[in-house]
Amino acid sequence: MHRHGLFIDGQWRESRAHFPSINPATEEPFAEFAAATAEDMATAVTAARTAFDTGPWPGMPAAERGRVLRTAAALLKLRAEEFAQAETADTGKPIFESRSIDVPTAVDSLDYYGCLIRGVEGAAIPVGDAAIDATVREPVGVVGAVTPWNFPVVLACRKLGPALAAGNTVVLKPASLAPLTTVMLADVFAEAGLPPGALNIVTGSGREAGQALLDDSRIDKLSFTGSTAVGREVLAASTRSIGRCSLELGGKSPAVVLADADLDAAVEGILFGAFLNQGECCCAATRVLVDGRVQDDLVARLVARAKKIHVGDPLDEKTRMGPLISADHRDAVLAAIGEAKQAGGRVACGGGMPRGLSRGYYVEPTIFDDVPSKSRLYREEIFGPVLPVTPFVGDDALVAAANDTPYGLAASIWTRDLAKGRRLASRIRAGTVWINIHNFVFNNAPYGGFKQSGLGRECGPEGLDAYTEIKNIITWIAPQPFRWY
Ligand code: TAP
Repeated sequence: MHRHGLFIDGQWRESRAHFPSINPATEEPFAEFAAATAEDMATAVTAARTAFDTGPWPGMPAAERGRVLRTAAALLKLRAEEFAQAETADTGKPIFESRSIDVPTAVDSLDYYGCLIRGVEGAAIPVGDAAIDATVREPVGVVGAVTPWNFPVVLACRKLGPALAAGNTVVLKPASLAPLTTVMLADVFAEAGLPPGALNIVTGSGREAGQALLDDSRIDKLSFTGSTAVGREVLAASTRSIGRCSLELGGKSPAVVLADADLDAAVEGILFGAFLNQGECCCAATRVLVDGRVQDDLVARLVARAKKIHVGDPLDEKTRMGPLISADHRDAVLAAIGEAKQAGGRVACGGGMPRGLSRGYYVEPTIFDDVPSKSRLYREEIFGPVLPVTPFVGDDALVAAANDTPYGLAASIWTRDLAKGRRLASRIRAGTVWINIHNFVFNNAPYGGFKQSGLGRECGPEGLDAYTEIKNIITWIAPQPFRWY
């Protein structure tokens, strides 16, 4: 079993303890990772601090940094199959998804920021004839980044792309349940020419290594993707030093189906929205809010298609749903299903573990035809392949239900009336509103949450701004205007 070390200051280092990563399809450990201590984390922060304060990376011309990012993208693309296999082994997601979504999206994210950084301009601000006032964008400094397990390589690259392109240095801690592809990125960046210390990858528990990163006052910015509960800790830590902070957190995103929707399209789009990556997706469609007049028709069609989803070995190219990330997580998802059943929810399909799969943390694609609005399934992020459908009467009731959540990550609206779709989109409090599609995220467009789904945006030019400070340089070109004293 391969044992991976800590990547600090351009070198691989040993650690005292290790932890295994379990393949969720086989339930077997397949690799070991260094369990960093708080001391190891401090060493990584020192490396990143030194690389920022005295190293070449922040002062390198943007075009040069962009070239390194684009080379990293090209190298990642060359190793695409290896990364796809690793992502599937570590997370259980179907190889079809790793190949067609995860790895290409990660490559594109690095390439996009490698290109975008050359176009970052300041502004010349007219302040009269006596001065030239110009703004420039500079890196924030040392970034402490923490990522979750559901889209490891994509979410790592969505932080590393803009952070490194802007000239920051980074310490990145991946999730312990799926650290492999993030650790593999270290060699990609080193080969692309990133100087030592600019990127440090430190595996270890959130409780020890993650907390040490949050508590280190030498960090200028924390960038976190994960649960809202841990996001609160990250925000609290950043306030102690008035550090910069970006948060990409949880969601409970509705798919709002109007009576005039094209139901065939809605069914395909909602199933993709709900069950991509086994439903372990922050912006997943986790509540269908449907006009009661079409509920029966919609549910019948959703169920007919959901029953055909190929659940099984994620390495099989035909598989469209693999196992959940861990036994604990599968049990939590099954418990939420059980509670909803007990509370009177009607299961339209699924609801348990699939028959015939003796190994792996599988849960059937599950649809509830109505669940009580007080149930955890309706209110909370379950992060599994479970979709409750709830009827409402009238557009106002649908919008109110869509907004009746502390989250505000995303929503979709399904209608043939695009003007009406746009009107309703403006009434839904969420960072992304899709009309007649769900779960499509573009690297060149901003993504992030309203309300308790986050703070700031990733992707697009906004994702780069988040890793910069604006400096205003005022050059006086006239004689001193007065003698004040
Ligand atoms: P979390 O349990 O919040 O873990 C995320 C990361 O935080 C992991 O690396 C974890 O380390 C670390 N961590 C835990 N406690 C910490 C602490 N006290 N200090 C510092 N780091 C700590 O989330 P998860 O279960 O991995 O991921 C699922 C969640 O992520 C869902 O809520 C999902 O919606 C959200 N998510 C959001 C987005 C966007 S873009 N909004 C994208 C993907 C996922 P360990 O793994 O070692 O515990």
